Amino acid sequence: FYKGHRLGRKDFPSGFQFGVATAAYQIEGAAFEGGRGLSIWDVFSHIQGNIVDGTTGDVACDHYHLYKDDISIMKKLGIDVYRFSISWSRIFPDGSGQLNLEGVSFYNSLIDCLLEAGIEPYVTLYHWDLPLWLENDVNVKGFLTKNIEKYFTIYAENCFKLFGDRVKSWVTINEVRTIAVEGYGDGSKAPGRCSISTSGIPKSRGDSSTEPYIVAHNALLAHAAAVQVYRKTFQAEQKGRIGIAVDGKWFEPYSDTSEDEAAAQRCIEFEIAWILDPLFGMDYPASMRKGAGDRLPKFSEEEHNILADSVDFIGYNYYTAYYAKHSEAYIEPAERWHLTDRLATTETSNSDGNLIGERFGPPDLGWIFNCPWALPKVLKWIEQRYGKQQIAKIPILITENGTMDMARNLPSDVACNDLKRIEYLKATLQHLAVCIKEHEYQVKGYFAWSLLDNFEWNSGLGCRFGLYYVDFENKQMRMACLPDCFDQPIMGIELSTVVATSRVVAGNLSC
Ligand code: PNW
Repeated sequence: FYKGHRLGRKDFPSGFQFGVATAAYQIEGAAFEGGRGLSIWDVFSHIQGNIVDGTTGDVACDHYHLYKDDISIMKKLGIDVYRFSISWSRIFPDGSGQLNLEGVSFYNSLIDCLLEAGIEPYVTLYHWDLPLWLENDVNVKGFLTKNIEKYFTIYAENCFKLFGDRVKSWVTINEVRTIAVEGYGDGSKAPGRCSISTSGIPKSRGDSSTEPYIVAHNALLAHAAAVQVYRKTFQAEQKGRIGIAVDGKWFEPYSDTSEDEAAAQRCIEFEIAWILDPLFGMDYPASMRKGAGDRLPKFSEEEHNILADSVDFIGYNYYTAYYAKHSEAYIEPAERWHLTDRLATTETSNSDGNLIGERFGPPDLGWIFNCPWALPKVLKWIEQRYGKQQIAKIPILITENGTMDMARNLPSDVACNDLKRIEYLKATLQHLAVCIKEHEYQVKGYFAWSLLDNFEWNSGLGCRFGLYYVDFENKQMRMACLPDCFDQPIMGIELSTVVATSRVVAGNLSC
């Protein structure tokens, strides 16, 4: 199957949707325009030392102004669906409760234009850009208190009301785990809280042994509350569906000892099951109760019940796998809580010295390894943990998948040089196609991360994930890089056939 096979839409079930994904702060730019209020990322990215190359999302891809160009290139790609996020602080710039109509009209135009292009919008309500006024409000403190639930619900309700006549697929929160661990554990992402500064980066003081658990708990409750509002007030009429997007790496045991096998299971639980167990009506994993003890919040019966029935689908962002090695050492400092509590270390090579997969990016920054074989393992693990029947009712979408290239800094390097990245996308899609066919997994769609090179959070603008190259030095010009390659026989396979077959590339948009 793998060798020489021209993968195409025919290899996926009918109705399977292909798309690309982005997030507001990573692409929009126009940070100080259109009545937008500041978010925690505006502050974080402007603090020296937080972003490796000193860039910010102030302009990013300037998608706020260039969104029509972007819809044209999406049309060229022939995608069915586009996943983007709404910038909360463009809708509610301050604590006054007043809607920013300029922000509303931007998203109205974007949505209308997408629909006109025949592309279905998948909207993420929260992709990490918390309005600064909510971070600074002492009664809210971002996700550190339960009060976030009330504000998130108001924001979500307004989005359903404003856009739900046209948006039929909603993702509440992107990657609760990453928000918790990287925003409050190691502090590498906004709001950059952690116990001790390891890297000389100025961080705001937090308690990394407790905050990630509290934040994830409150984010889950905020998710569930927003879903309740959708179900109660909007779903019957708007006929849409609502879910969440989770991440989490796959872990292979470092060696074949039972200790390392158990360590790998624990790591998967600490990443994937942490968020999914409560959504499938379970408590947090027992390994987490044991590891984190009293620091892990408890669900009241009501909270448990609300969460248990709070997704119409699961979005899973798949990137990479690692090895897990049993370790009982207390890992200093306390911000390494997630390693200490799970009694395991994360390794890139196993006891035989084999790398988990080919590495992308330089050793200090590249965290993605080419492990397409692990995606079927995750899907199988999910089916086994939550049961075939449950999973049959709650379809899965791969809401992100992709990898970076940190070398492509000159436009002249671009043209079709990126065989390794193409290989990664190709291999992941092949594994996905095969496992859906063989195991009848209910996977309904796949979104490549990302449409454009964009602001890759703490890795900045130099870390490129785009199907399209963006020249950040030259008016954010978009250039075909991977898509051009798709028409060549070598990898004409996947994306050209998969993505572009069933749709005619259209001319100009009239919207
Ligand atoms: C995703 N992990 O984050 C985000 O949703 C995107 O905004 C981001 O650009 C993309 O990945 C690429 O980095 C992740 O540890 C962060 O497995 C961490 C993990 C996965 C995804």
